[in-house]
Amino acid sequence: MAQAIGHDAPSDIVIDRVPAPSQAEFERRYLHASQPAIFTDVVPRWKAWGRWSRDYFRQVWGKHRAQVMLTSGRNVQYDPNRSYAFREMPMGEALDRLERGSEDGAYLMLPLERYLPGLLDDVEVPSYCNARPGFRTRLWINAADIGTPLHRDFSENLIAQVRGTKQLILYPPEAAHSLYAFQRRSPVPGFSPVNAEVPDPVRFPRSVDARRVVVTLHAGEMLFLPSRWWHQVRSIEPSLNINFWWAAGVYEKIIRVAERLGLKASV
Ligand SMILES: O=C(O)CCC(=O)C(=O)O
Repeated sequence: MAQAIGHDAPSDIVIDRVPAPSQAEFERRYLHASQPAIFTDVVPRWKAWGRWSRDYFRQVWGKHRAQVMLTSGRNVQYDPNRSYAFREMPMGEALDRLERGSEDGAYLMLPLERYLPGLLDDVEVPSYCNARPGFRTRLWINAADIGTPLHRDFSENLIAQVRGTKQLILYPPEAAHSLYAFQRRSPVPGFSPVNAEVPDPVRFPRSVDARRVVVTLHAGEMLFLPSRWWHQVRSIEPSLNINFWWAAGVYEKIIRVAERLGLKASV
């Protein structure tokens, strides 16, 4: 099992760990307040709970195409000039690579609508995001101790952990300046050059004291990660999760206008 980040300073950012609230309560306490929270009783109700495992994906979906990011050592390969290196390969081959754990290992990251639409039958898409503008979903399967770099998304996000444990280092949206966010015109505008696991006081002094919270997401839990919250993620155990993105607030308005104009927009 990989080491969780120890000794993080106590944070004033409190993350509720609660059963999923009603739609109105979710909007009031979390969505409109841009407040992350963990919901504890959603994933255990799904067919996926108890069904999804690496063996299941190998046996049932092994011949289907999968999209992977390549890994290198303990991290996903990522070049700030070009973002991630994606490849396509059969799911069985991707899982073999993931298990070999060598250089050019695989971190599966599949847009379900494009690759495995049938898989959505195994989950109940939460009402908070179901059929909302900009709805998209991804399946993530990765080995223990693999990390993805610090970045933010404009979509709202629900991250549902079906197997294993992930650790997320979260910074609120206003941390962009402290995190030396890449400029809008860069190839990776939503990313930060800071490594949140070991903030570098020489290269990125503002990052050292940036307000943040470290969250451990266990199998069976679902994290609401509001739009524009910065996150750097590491799997503590072999991990299998699904996430749902959708647009709310100003991004929802942008998508609705784009739809009226016949344009395809996503955030
Ligand atoms: O789980 C990960 O490694 C990254 C997840 C992520 O970036 C996301 O859900 O937006």
